[in-house]
Amino acid sequence: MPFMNSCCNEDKTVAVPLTLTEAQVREMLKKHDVNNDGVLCWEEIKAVFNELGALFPWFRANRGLHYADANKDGVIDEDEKKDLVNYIYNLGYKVK
Ligand SMILES: [Ca+2]
Ligand SMILES: [Ca+2]
Repeated sequence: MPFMNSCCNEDKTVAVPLTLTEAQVREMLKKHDVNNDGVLCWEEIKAVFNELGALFPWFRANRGLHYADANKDGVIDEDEKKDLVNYIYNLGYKVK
């Protein structure tokens, strides 16, 4: 009886949703700076994760702040934004 390894011959051409690019994450952060003060507070970061479809946006906002807020003032300024972008980018959210 010949060995049938059919499981490895399946057609793998299913369309994979695109992962957000860093530029898109950056755009999104800009858009969610709703009071336009140039920094992102916890509420604004939470709104970003909300839009990304995170299960627990408040949790992700906590983590993101903790990760990127180097001077611990509770907001993400221009210098810290690249770390937040990194954090979000590495989570690998998909474009909707
Ligand atoms: Ca703001
Ligand atoms: Ca800060």
